[in-house]
Amino acid sequence: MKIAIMGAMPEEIEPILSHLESYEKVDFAKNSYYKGKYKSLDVVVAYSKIGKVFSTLTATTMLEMFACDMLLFTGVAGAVNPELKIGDLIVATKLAQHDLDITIFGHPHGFVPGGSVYVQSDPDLRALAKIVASKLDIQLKEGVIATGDQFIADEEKKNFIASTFGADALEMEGASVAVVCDALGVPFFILRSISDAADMDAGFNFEEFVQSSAKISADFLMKMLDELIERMG
Ligand code: OS5
Repeated sequence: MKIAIMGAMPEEIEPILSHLESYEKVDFAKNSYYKGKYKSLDVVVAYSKIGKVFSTLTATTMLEMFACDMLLFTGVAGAVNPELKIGDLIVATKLAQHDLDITIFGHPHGFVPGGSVYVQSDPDLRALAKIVASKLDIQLKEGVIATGDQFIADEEKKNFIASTFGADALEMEGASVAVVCDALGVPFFILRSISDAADMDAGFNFEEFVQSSAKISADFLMKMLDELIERMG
């Protein structure tokens, strides 16, 4: 079992790398991949750079070139659901691309022929996350995550994403990673901790909380790896 662990920004994977005893850096397609071991698990860790295109490239590379057979994403997100506060954790049940729009041809937002508006994440990994959360008494919300190539800092755009996709949180990489994993038949899990509320204060809040929220998400992911190891015997 080889596990891909992905973030979009350095802040999102640095706390993961700090837990690996040793790793080897492999450069491919203008990005760096860190191959190593966490206890008994083989892992490949990388940050993709921001957005759907870079995250598609990195996810595909991790599955095809590094032969990973599971992908776990960790990072931060903007809250759409007002119940979500800075530092809260959300696991994606399903993901959609909020900026994909060929509605002029009668298709729904987020849909292109041959695809689907939503891609579902792996139910077994979500169940594992719930077990870890309950063991550690950590609050973990499940919900819809919407992805697009925009940093959202605007109530009107946020409300459109909420009403069109039923989104609870938004970010810039999850749905593209989901499309890659779904197409290649690899189970995936998308975890995010809230850094801002995608409103007019989002830029300031993001800068203030990106590091602490990224660490909250990464620390939870490490606990999931511990649980996986325990289950593998
Ligand atoms: O990866 C981008 C999406 N992330 C989730 C997120 C988000 N997405 C959309 N709207 C919001 N309101 C969101 N809140 C959280 C976070 C990230 C947003 S784009 C931040 C760009 C700031 C930055 N510029 N340079 N760096 C960071 C450093 C850097 C260096 C190398 C590679 C990547 C980043």
